Amino acid sequence: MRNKPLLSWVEEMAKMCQPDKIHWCDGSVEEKERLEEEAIKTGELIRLNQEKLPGCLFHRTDPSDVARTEDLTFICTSDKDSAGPNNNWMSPEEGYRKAREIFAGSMTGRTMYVMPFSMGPVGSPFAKIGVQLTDSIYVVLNMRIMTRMGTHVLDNLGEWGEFTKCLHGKADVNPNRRLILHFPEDNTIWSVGSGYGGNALLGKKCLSLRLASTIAKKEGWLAEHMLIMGIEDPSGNIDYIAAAFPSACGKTNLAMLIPPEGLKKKGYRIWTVGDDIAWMQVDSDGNLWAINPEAGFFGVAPGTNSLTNPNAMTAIQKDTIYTNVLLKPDGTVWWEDGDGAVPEEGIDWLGNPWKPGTGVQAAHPNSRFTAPITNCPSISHRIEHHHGVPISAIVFGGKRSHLTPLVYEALNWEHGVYMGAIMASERTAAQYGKLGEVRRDPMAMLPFCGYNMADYFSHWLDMGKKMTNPPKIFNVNWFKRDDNGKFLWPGYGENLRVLEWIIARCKGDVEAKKTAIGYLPMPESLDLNGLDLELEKLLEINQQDWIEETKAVSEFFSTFGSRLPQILWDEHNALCNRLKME
Ligand code: GTP
Ligand code: SPV
Ligand code: MN
Repeated sequence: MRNKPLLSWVEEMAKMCQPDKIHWCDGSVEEKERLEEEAIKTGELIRLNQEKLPGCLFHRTDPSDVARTEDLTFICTSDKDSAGPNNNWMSPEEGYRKAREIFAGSMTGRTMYVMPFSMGPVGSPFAKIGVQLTDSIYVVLNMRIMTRMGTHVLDNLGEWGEFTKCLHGKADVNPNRRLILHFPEDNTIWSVGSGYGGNALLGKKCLSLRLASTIAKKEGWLAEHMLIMGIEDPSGNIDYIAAAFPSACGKTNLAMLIPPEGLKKKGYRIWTVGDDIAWMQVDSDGNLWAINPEAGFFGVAPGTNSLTNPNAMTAIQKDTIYTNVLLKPDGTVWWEDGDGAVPEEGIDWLGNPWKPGTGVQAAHPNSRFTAPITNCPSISHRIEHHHGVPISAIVFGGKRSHLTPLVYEALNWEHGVYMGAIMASERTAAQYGKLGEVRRDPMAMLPFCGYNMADYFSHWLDMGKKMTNPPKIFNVNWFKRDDNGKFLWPGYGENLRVLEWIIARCKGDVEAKKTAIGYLPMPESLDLNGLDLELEKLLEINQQDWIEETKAVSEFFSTFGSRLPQILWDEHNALCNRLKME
């Protein structure tokens, strides 16, 4: 290893954290097995039933450390405005000082692992290299699944190659001494006091979204909280779409859906490229191309079963790490709305004996599985392709019990950017906060845009101008409910019916109805064969509710002051006028 800046940085960090040992990860299977043994000995990990779940492990995080902590997540830039009202801000000096106090000596008695990793296929023009230091074996084993990690990345980095400096330490896993800090000016991330998912796997939200979005703005590309999937039609043609839904709103499920019976007969197949993050650039053909920078899934366990997501169920049968689910006496796992009968007993996510019917949750609502994407039966053959896949449609969506219809289409790119900017969703368990509360979450990026979102909207508008053939933009809502609180739409595999319409619109194959909010499907152009549902309610636009919504949007837009692009206000006023005319 000859990268001098890397060597001196590791040395400097070790001086601060004072680990007993430093281990450079090579990414090999032997190394993985050694680390597993070690973590099993200390109780950090439990080996699951190797006959039923070969290669699978189980982990419980601290009960105070089960989701991303957005209130402890900061962007540390010299100028506060560049972080925007969408981010918590600290000056870099303050950030380093506060975190240094927690990091100092925190690795005494522990090993510091050095993990070179690549987001994106190693050597791809899209790819970015990071090096994460951590004192958690659980984190090493997760990063090993979620990224391309090991010596080959160091080789690719070379002597003077640039990398993101990612420092992570659990310290004493105390929420009062927890900070997730981003220093975009230094290409640096410091995360301390958490061992959970998006707080601790620094290649994921911290590098691939918060830092990458900042770089993408400068370099003219997009880093987005989006799934990427291919939809192969009966003639064998594959159209790719990228879809942004907020955390725990259905990306993983849509990315690997299995066509429902009726549509399967037509010959559709789905190919999974990614379930959480998309990096997209305009290529020389004037189209938008996307890669998934990750190599695994860090997916929500509850609700995942062989009916809702058979591909995920197959993917997590081997070499998977389960976090905060129920441990069964036979060394397998379970969660609410999982496969099989409700177990008669087990150990819950808190480590306590559990029995059904006591009202206690078996698995935490944000319990997760970490599985390699190569385990997924629907994996796309272009997953390692250096230029990714061409995107035909961009889809926005969220959880809205009321208001937004099943699907609608933007009038043009600018209007589509507006549609993304006014997205809102009911809060889920993926982050701390009040469940169910509607919050504005533009492009599903509110917690992940590493700079002022007003500038992010301008960047989206600029991107439209760079493409000769920009993707069409849509909005979907699988979560609309009737007056009794029941979902109006069956969701999951049936969502393909909506994707079929979206692709048909991209190709110009079907007419649509122009409304105040955008284009809606003609009822007869959606294939609803075999479904019994209230389509009028699903496609309804309640004028009064929409007028109320525009007021909330005005308030939200105003938080950005004069930095918000005028085009978004123009789109907003145009929508208000169209609504009044209806
Ligand atoms: P992150 O990993 O947090 O970014 O989440 P995600 O967007 O990948 O969400 P995921 O696909 O894991 O779904 C979250 C929850 O929504 C799970 O409990 C699913 O069962 C449920 N869900 C997903 N798709 C649908 C759907 O079409 N309809 C309904 N009703 N529920 C769904
Ligand atoms: C999300 O919360 O959007 C996730 C899980 O995908 S985490 O990695 O914890 O951010
Ligand atoms: Mn996510």
